[in-house]
Amino acid sequence: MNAPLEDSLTPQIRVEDDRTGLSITTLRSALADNLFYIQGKFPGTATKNDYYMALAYTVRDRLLQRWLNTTQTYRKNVKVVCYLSAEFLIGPQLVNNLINLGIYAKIRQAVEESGLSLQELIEQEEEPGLGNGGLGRLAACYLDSLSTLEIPAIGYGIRYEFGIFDQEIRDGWQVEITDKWLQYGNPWEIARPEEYVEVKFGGRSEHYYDEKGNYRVRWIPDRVVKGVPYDTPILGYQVNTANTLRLWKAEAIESFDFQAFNIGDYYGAVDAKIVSENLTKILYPNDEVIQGKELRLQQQYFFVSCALQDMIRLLLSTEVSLETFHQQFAVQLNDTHPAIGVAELMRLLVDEHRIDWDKAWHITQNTFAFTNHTLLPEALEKWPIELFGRLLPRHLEIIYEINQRFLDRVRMKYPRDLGKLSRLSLIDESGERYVRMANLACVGSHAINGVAELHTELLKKTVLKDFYEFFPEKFANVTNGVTPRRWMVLSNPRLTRLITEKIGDRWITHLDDLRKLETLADDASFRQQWRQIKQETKGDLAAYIRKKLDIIVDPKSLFDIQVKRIHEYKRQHLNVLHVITFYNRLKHDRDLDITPRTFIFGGKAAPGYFMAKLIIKLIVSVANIVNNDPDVRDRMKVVFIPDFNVTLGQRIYPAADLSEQISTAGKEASGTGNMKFALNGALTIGTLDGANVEIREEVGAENFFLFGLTTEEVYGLKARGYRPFDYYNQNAELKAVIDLISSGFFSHGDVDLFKPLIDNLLYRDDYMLLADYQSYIDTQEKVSQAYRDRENWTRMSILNVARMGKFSSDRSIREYAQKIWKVEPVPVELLQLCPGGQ
Ligand code: GL7
Repeated sequence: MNAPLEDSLTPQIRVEDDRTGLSITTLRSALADNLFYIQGKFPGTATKNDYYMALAYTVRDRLLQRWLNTTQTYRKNVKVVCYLSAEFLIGPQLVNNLINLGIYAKIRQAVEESGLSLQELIEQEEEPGLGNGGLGRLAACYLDSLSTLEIPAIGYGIRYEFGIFDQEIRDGWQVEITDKWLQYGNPWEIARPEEYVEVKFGGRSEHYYDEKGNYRVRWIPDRVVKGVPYDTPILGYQVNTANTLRLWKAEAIESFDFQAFNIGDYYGAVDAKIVSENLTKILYPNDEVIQGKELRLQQQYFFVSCALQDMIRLLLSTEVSLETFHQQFAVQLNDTHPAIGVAELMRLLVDEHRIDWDKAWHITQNTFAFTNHTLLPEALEKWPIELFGRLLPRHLEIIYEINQRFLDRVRMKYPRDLGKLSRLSLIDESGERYVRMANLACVGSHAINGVAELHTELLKKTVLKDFYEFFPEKFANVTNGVTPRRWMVLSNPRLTRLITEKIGDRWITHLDDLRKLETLADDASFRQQWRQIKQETKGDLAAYIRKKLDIIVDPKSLFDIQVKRIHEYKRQHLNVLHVITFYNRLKHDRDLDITPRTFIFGGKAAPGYFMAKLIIKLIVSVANIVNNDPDVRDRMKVVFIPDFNVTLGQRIYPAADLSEQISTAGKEASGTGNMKFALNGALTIGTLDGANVEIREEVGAENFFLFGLTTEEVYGLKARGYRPFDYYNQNAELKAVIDLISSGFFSHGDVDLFKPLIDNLLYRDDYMLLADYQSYIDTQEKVSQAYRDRENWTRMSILNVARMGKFSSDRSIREYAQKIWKVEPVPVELLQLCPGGQ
């Protein structure tokens, strides 16, 4: 292929062509060309979005050499990481690609010389909201690091037509608006319809003897759907590697349409098309709690089957034996959502490729590794046997077979321990029968990991205890990380510039280098610059808040921020209890010398999660009272920023003074927002939960505001019988806060509105807000005091940043690569070039 071109070209730039050239003149002409030839517009009639698209294509053109050469390199027998995830929350692509290509400044110049504003074009981009929160964003950070570390990788997922809903707040309530991110087209993806695969559903399995007399099983489905891949390049930072994010879209199989059409059932054929295409229409907007919806299981199976078939095809195209599958691919299961892959790979190997069971099982176990992302019992995925068997009859048989063989081993190890047997079984038989996806993932993988040290330890002691006892060697911890490219270089250009001036730019790919900032914490003029930058960044956020919400906040006040999904275990309402305490103190003593604060919240609630929506309503209601009370003016403001997403995160994290990480100990598996805040110089107020524990270890206890019960204390108090009402009764200030909410003060006299929330706190309080209240309030007081000593606060802020090296996703990916995937970097050379290629 391409041999004639290869012969005639060298990797040097031969001509400045429109698609690869980087001079300002060429970039300007490329922009104009793309506007005309792709958008079909003259400058006079082009919209901002047309210009954005033209610019996006201009940038995409300049990364195609790297992308195609990367794909080419991986055909040469290298081990590839396949990251299977139902969510990839990659965020806007334009600026990230400009930064990773190292052409931001040039593009800005070209755009400005064309009479446009780069910032305005950047703001045109609709972010692909193909995830709910931390789990999906983690997958995106990992892709960034895989490429930057030059590790061969493919991300496999679903191309949802509608991503996470857009959130509006009307009368204090969350309203969900459909996310039409594809409506104006997506310049970053390339469809590959010729690489489609077929995915079966339903029907039955048939047992038969093949031509050699071997016993075999085949699946006779009653429905087949086509999976079409859409590829997005994931460029590493200033390397040639551009890995692929391959997302699958469901389409109808044409032959099915024809069949129905031929018998005159035109509408039936159309129906089939609609049903097929519904599969990848929408992202389920629940994080943590998974409802057992049939369409969701279809989505999971669909993308996993597409991915595994794609891998097999890739392997067979290189003429390598399928029996080396596990040496060619390391497949990571991002939570249990893709766990059906274990049964699917067995089916593909045994039924379709006629490999015997034991060999197939060896391949399967050595291929998969499983990451658990939550300890919440309600998040453990399980599917009713009836539903499962109806949709995936052959997989159910395979799971039974895996289970029988596994339980035989369990019996051998623990004779007569029926409890063990029933807990380890892939089938839950305690009532209605279910397939347990976590058990399938554990049995079918060679490695299992949690996402922070505490979380991994708790996994071993609680939800996965029996598995840990059965195969301890499979367990490992890999603490989460975030990419400094997006979460610092892209979102905090001012701080990036200052840091780079002082210590060079190596920290961008070696985050431990930030340690060099430690000594500068003692340099008064450096501290002054640091403070100045935080101030300007807060000013930007204040301007945004004013423009969007018409609320004036003082950038000199302490910006106290909690942005993340709304969930009871994350305890945004504990934060609200502090807000009201703060308010009451001010009201009772007008002259109180208080440190002015701006309390900022943001986050989406799952549409069916009533309590989470009520928490939003409470925040907005409190904001309305507080912000309009002249008694507290200039000393406190409360803001709920609607529609928190990646784009907004990029504005918000850099502007924080204080990061709220206040989940009940033992509930937040890791958290990654905690890392983004600290990396951008916020100090943390937090519990000993998830990665907070390690952040505190790294930055030093003296630079972290710790409060609250430990996990052991939480368990202990639960076991002894927790009585939240006693805390209410015995704490006058807490009682005043709760009574004020109950009185209707924040709800125009409506005493019923927040009753479900208050009753829950007083009589259940599963997340122990009342037990942690006093400790939280006292620690918030320490925060206020500390903020008054601006020099020392700045010192702490610098030290936080200086010690965040551990939380780069590059470190996490290196650990996965060494401990779990056994893969090495494979640098990409730009060998095959198109005419004029650089
Ligand atoms: C989560 C955890 O809740 C979160 O603590 C963790 O940082 C993240 C990535 O590992 O995974 N688990 C989960 O189901 N969601 C998360 O964000 C939605």
